Amino acid sequence: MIKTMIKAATFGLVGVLISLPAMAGQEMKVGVKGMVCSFCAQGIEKKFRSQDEVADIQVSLEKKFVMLKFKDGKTLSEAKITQLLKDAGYEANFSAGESAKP
Ligand SMILES: [Cu+2]
Repeated sequence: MIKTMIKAATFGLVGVLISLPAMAGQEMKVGVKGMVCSFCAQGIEKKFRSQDEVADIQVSLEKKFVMLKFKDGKTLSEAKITQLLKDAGYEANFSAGESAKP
């Protein structure tokens, strides 16, 4: 039984769906397409700060990404982040963090 649960937890998707206490203060880097000026950056920052789950956000206009820091045990799903950015007129790019090619 426990073995099965551990096995299940090793699957990335399951880990993302369950908010474990170990994920406290988690950070997430998300690329933002369409962010071109400081007004964009400010608007995006305001949008994410208004979310309950977000503890802090840093926006890099130059590198076109946001660094989200979540409150203890909380997180935003990629779908939710995509929707928030879409509402604001931008496009989320989740592959930007891992494959940061020059
Ligand atoms: Cu702008």
